[in-house]
Amino acid sequence: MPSPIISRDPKTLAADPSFLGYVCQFIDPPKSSGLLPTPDWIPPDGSRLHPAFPTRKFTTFAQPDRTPITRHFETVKKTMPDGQDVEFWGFFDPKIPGNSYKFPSDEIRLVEGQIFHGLLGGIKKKAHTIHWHGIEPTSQNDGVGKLSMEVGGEYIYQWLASAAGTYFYHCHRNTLLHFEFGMYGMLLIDPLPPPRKDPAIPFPPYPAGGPGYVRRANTVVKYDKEAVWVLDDVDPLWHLLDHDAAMSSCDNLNLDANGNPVGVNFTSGGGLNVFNPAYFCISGVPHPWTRNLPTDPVNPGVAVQVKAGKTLLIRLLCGAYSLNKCVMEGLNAEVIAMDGRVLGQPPFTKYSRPFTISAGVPFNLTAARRFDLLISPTAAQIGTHRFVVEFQHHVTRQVMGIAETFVNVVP
Ligand SMILES: [Cu+2]
Repeated sequence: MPSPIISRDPKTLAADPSFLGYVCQFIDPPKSSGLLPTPDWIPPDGSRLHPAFPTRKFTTFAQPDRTPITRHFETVKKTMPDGQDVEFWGFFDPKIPGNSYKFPSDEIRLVEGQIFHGLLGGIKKKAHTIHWHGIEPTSQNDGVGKLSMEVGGEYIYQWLASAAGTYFYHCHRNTLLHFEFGMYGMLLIDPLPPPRKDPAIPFPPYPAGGPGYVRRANTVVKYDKEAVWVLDDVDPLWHLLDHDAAMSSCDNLNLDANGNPVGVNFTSGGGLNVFNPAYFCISGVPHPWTRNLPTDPVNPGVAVQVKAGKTLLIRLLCGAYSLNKCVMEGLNAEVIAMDGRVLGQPPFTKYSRPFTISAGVPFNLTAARRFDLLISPTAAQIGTHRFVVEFQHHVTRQVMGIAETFVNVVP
């Protein structure tokens, strides 16, 4: 029997007795309250709610009260395979004892239907934001610099995790540069398990690396192993630039041909049009260390091991500025979601459905694209299968470098 359809519409979700999440209603605090005018602002004590829109109390599945996620800003120097040190910037969870920023930023994992509270803080100078790429919050909570506030102190972003899928978060101030510096991390939203779930799989959010459940068309399917691979190219010269280098400024003085303000003005001298990456990474690991297993004692890599007969979910994100030509050798991969959206999910079955990329057939990803791939290797496929990415110049298509890793199918 197929699993029930779980709608993404918050109103339907709230009415569905099988849905265990809580749904936020938008409220608008009165201007006289002195509160931030965010339409979806939720008072910490649950008071001051608009009487017409009673907001159910936020909760998580594991804890009786809301659990805000905190991200602080930090910089780190990372030694690359050629011995050069490169500075990276990013976010980390300061609530984990002894934790610090490692490129890329700490993963965030939620459950479909949860209300998310993300506190951005620890910014000592200048400003940053967090944009929740693929999520659809109000403008105030979208973290896009210039369109909403840039955070110099502290801000709590709030939104509803309405659709399970693969997303990422990143700074959106002087975006091109700050993203290159490493100011991004994965943002994963898990679906609830099917009614008859495998008792061996914990309740969501599922553990990083698997096992868990993922949406596939109209159902929720199990995976045994999970790999999250973020493709990224690093130009070390960009990592010597200043916070505001080449940043456009607001400009209401210069007018365009129609007499409207041009809005942006590249005042800092020089743009970020020259990009010559020297390092090619998967999930922060530069090639060739990418080839190693994560358990490698010297240079942990991103290769993944899966048993024949089991299912591997690969969440692939292009965090690069070059065009990424990807090839999975020896294994077919079914694309079940793109850009955080499930393929073939009603009522959109007319427009999309999961499809298979045959072993060895290349596919291209460009900046910010995400593919969720399901791979089910058979006993006949026991062995080592190469996954290789060519980083092609965004204009000339010249291959600037590669990153390579493996799927090891074991008995
Ligand atoms: Cu930033």
